[in-house]
Amino acid sequence: MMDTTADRPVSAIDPFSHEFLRDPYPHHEALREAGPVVWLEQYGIWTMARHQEVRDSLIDWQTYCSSAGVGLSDFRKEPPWRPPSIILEADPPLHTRTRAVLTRILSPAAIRILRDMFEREAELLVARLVEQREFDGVADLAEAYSLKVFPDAVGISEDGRENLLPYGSMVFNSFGPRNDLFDRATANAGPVRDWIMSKCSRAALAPGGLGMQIFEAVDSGELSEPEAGMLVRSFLSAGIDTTVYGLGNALYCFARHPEQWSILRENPNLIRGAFEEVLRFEAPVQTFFRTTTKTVDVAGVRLGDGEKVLLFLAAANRDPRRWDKPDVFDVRRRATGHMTFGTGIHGCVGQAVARLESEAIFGALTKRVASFELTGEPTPRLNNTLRGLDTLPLRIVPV
Ligand code: OVV
Repeated sequence: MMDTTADRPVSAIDPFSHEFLRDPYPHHEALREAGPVVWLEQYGIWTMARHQEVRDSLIDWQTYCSSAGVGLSDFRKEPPWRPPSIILEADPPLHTRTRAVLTRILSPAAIRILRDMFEREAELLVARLVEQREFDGVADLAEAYSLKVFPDAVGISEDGRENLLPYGSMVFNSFGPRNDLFDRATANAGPVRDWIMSKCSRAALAPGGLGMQIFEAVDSGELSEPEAGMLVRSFLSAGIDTTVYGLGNALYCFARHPEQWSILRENPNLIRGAFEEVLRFEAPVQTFFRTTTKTVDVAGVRLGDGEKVLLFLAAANRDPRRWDKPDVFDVRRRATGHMTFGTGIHGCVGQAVARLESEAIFGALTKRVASFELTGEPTPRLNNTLRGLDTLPLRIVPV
């Protein structure tokens, strides 16, 4: 499958085909082994799948920009499907200003205030699921929890929250090509988008919530009123599907590796590190793109100006150049340094919220669940960016 033409490694792999998305790992390996940077001839783009190159590119925002979009589509050549995000799809200096506001609102001190509520909701949900014994790990746990605590923290109403997952699906599928996954996700775009936008105004947000805190940055002169609405949209775009897929993948890892669950139960201080290992091993966010701002040399290969680069976060996470036994799920491993939250100026601004959700849920589960049994075959939920499950049928063996 690999060959080399004009001094560049080339691959015919389609990273957005169902076949690839169902089991990406052999393809990740092929892309890592093809070279430090590989030309994907089907799309006319570059890709990087090794840890070193992915990390270096994420850090070098001057060469690898975000303002042309962080999906396959180049905003300089085709109009974006929605107004660009003023944090994700922006470069300094605009990015610096919007990022500063979200960094403050999602600071460790701010997250500490959320902990009691997140833990209380986790205990309530887990008590109900233990009682129930059999449940779906995606719908009844990952989705139920993420759709409760984060929107509550942002301060949006309970009604209409069923729009959040279809919107997230649209956002994350849209980073890929206009394939069948994109078409299916955007089929009912209008009403879902309208509902989301209706929740992004000052009037729709509860006082004291994370959303209203964005609007307080308007009052202090840091943002305009429309910019505040756009940053609330970023919360609602990035804050739910990511954690649904992450919590679902974590449950799946523990169900498949009961000995790792036992280790966690005996050492609850490992819960935090175990979630990092889940993020490394089954990355809920697999990829993001950048666009070159100049010609650049990568390990002897010349990339042109204005070219799209697909950064394989999930492949970097299993690069044997960086990790010992990368294909082994090991909760004792030092997994920090994985690329699932990215790194550099665009590194996930909400990562403390994601970690808090996982600590609350797995803190509650380790106290009450001796083991998980799969009662059926889990099914994948294919997405152009995210990796996770559609269904995860489980039975709890209580403590
Ligand atoms: C990290 C991320 C993913 C999706 C959307 C956004 C951010 C946004 O800012 O809208």
